[in-house]
Amino acid sequence: MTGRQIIAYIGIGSNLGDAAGNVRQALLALEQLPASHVTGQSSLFRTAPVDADGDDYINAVARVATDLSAEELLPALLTLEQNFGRERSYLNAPRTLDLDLLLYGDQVIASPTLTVPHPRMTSRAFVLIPLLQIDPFIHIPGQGAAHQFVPGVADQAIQKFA
Ligand code: PH2
Ligand code: MG
Ligand code: MG
Repeated sequence: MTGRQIIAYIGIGSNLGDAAGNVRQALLALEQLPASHVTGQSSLFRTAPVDADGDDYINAVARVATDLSAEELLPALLTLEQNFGRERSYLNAPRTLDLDLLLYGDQVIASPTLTVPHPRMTSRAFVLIPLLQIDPFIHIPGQGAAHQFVPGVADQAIQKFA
């Protein structure tokens, strides 16, 4: 552990198979990432699909301290999704596991493969509510306090699952 680790936040979602089991296993798998430790995790939440079909989702957010660069973390997350049998048949299709890099320190990243902060994180209760449960005062680089976006997602169904 060094003092230079970056704090990243990862959104976790599943609505295929044993969704809660998949999210719990994903939290354990994140702890196994190289040079990384899970330093916080939200409750699991049951959420209605947003711009998506299929069953309700189980969502959570993890806080990870890591020495990996964002460019190293992203493919590691995609590999984990594949390990959980993720198939990409159509946009926002039901999935066994989705791992989204929400925040990477205070960095703003706009590359062809990666956009951080995650561009839709402020409009989705299934990200905001678990994120704020871990860190109520967290700021989103370039956008201010995350809690200011909560009223805008108040119509989205989300309930604590476990
Ligand atoms: N993920 C999406 C689209 N819609 N809806 C919920 N409730 N939870 C998600 O994780 C989710 C979604 C795209 O990744
Ligand atoms: Mg996603
Ligand atoms: Mg994704």
